[in-house]
Amino acid sequence: MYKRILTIQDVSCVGQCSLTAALPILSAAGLETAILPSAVLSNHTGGFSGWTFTDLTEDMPKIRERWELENIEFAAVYTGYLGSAKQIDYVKDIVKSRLVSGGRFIADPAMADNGKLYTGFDANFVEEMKKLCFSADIILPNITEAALLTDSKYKETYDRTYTDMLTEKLLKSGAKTIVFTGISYKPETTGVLVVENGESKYYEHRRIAGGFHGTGDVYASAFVGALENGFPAFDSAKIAADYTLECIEKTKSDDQHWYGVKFESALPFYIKALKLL
Ligand code: PXL
Repeated sequence: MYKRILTIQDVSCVGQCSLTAALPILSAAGLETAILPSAVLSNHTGGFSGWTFTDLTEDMPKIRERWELENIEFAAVYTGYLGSAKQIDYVKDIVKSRLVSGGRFIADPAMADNGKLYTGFDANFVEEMKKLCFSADIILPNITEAALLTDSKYKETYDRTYTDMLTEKLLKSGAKTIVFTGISYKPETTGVLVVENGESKYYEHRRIAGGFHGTGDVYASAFVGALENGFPAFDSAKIAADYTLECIEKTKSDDQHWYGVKFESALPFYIKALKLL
């Protein structure tokens, strides 16, 4: 079935993250991908000395109204980095009005990493993001985001007790399926923890040293692409993890390429994993 989905996140003109990663990855997954840019930045905010930022919050309700008049609907909605706290209400309106009945709403909180909020976000943004995430069918937080969404203390090293506590709090607040990314119980490995229908499953894989910008967005996009191709959540989480590792493999030896991963060269690997080739 040919599906049209919508992704809402920023355009970082340079930086291989958010929409410039989501659109090609979702297209490679065979999905017609409509976009709604939340903001336009000259480049992402991780590691550059500055950036331009054009907030597109006030475009959102106007675009929704147009889509309503044209009867344009989406089989799934996937949100990432958003431009303002106010925007989150507009995003909720779009999901409510334009997502087909039975379609999934997937939210990547995309607001923090390594114990810190991204530049430009504050406590009010976190409160709004809670509302969005707890209304979603699937969320993809990293440990930092899960801690923020549950008002828990962030821990750099942790065990199962800590992730169980985060899981319990997220479920209590209304989270449905949770895909925790970057969960590492020992130094040599990392992985994803998928909580669905009261069951937790962990996919552990090797850890490649170093931090790589944009891998959260590459991961979430690849996950959504697999999910909307009919793979179950845990299988989609595995496909996305293997693809993200492949992207890092293709990038790690190039020290000039610090701002993103070379996800384009690993797309054939992803398409094969989806059994589209
Ligand atoms: O990759 C997440 C992301 C998306 N968009 C913008 C960012 C970041 C992370 O820093 O700055 C603009």
